[in-house]
Amino acid sequence: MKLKPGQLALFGGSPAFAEKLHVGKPNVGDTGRFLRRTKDILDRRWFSNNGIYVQQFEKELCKLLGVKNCIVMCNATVALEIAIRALELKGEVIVPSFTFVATAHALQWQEITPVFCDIDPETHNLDPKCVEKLITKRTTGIIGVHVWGRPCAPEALAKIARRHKLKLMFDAAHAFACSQGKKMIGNFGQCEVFSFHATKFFNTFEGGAVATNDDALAKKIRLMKNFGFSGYDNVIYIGTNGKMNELSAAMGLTGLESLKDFITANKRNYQTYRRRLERLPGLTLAAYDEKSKNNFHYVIVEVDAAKAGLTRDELVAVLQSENVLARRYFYPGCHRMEPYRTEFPKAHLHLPNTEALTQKVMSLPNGTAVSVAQIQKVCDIIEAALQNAPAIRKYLRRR
Ligand code: T4K
Repeated sequence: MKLKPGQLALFGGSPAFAEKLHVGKPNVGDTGRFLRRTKDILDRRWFSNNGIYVQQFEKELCKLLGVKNCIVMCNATVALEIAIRALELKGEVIVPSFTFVATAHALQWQEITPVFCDIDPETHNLDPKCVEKLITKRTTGIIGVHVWGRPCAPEALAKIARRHKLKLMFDAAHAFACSQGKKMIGNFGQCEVFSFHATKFFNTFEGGAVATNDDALAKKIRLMKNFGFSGYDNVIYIGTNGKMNELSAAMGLTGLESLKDFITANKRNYQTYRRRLERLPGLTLAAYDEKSKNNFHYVIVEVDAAKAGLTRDELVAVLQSENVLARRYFYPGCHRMEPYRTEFPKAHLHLPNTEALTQKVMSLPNGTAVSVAQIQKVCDIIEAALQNAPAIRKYLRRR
């Protein structure tokens, strides 16, 4: 049954969901298989440092991605830092501001300046034309981000990188099991970095990986993630601790066995949202290219306030009052967060598309923990909110 405007929690009705419905609820594979692996890890008393589960997980990842090397790590932020260092990036590196702050921090942490580049408003990804304009004598590389798992024009960026002799790597945190046509993400640039954080399509609790077809780079990254150790007592390189533990690898192996089910659930949910929301005024769902592989993890809605009658923030407020914890990714954009806000106070002037999108985009709950019936209810709330837009606006502005 559809929610009537008068029933909205904002106006004293009870919330549509008794429990909070989160964006980012983890996908979990077969619990029994995971627990059996956990018992084996405990019995064998080998918990970290390139154990058999990590080795097996890396092999399976290479097979799935069709890539020569996949080095798993404790999280994607450390993986980005290590990859950046292994590629010897310095000076300035061009990145989008429309990304999770870890992309920029991984550079700044190593005293490399992230130069924020604007995005294409259609794809939400780096605009190659803008990239080229930002290249200076200090530029050493480009980091593309496959936002929402949609490839960020990797071939166009590769051409620019070749022309200017720059290194090219990708933050593929969102793009596990995605492809550009027949080529899997993981095979572009010098290397690509995946996140296996709990909130991602595929998780190892915390985790990440660097995928590369460059054997020499892989060797260097392997050394760097293990303090630079080459065998016992022999340190041959500067390094840190980026290792993944065995429990995370067991979670990864278990998750890989259910990958198809995760995608099926995500796609079914995404299509349910699409059918319901695309007919509403002022709402646009980010689309996925059916000729490529997608994980359908992100249900991204752009809210055009003039047509919808509510701003994105007003709609998020309504949803949250109903216990639907929709999120404003990537609000407010890296350039408006510290230390970048202070360091580059005028950055917004050359980021008009980023500025506009950070005001319009919201992400809705998806994943195996979300049912079609719940999605119908989320859509009922959105529909009722738009029908009741003037009253909601008046109410929220008075608060
Ligand atoms: N590059 C990009 C483009 C990224 O998106 C990320 C991570 C990275 C790099 C770095 O990857 P990692 O170093 O993390 O591997 C979350 C995640 O912490 C972060 O991993 C993720 N991006 C980012 C987009 O989202 P928050 O601050 O939004 O997390 P939080 O605690 O608000 O959780 C998000 C939602 O998920 C909440 O509604 C609660 C729900 N949740 C969360 C956890 C941890 C659960 O239901 N269960 C859980 O276990 O950053």
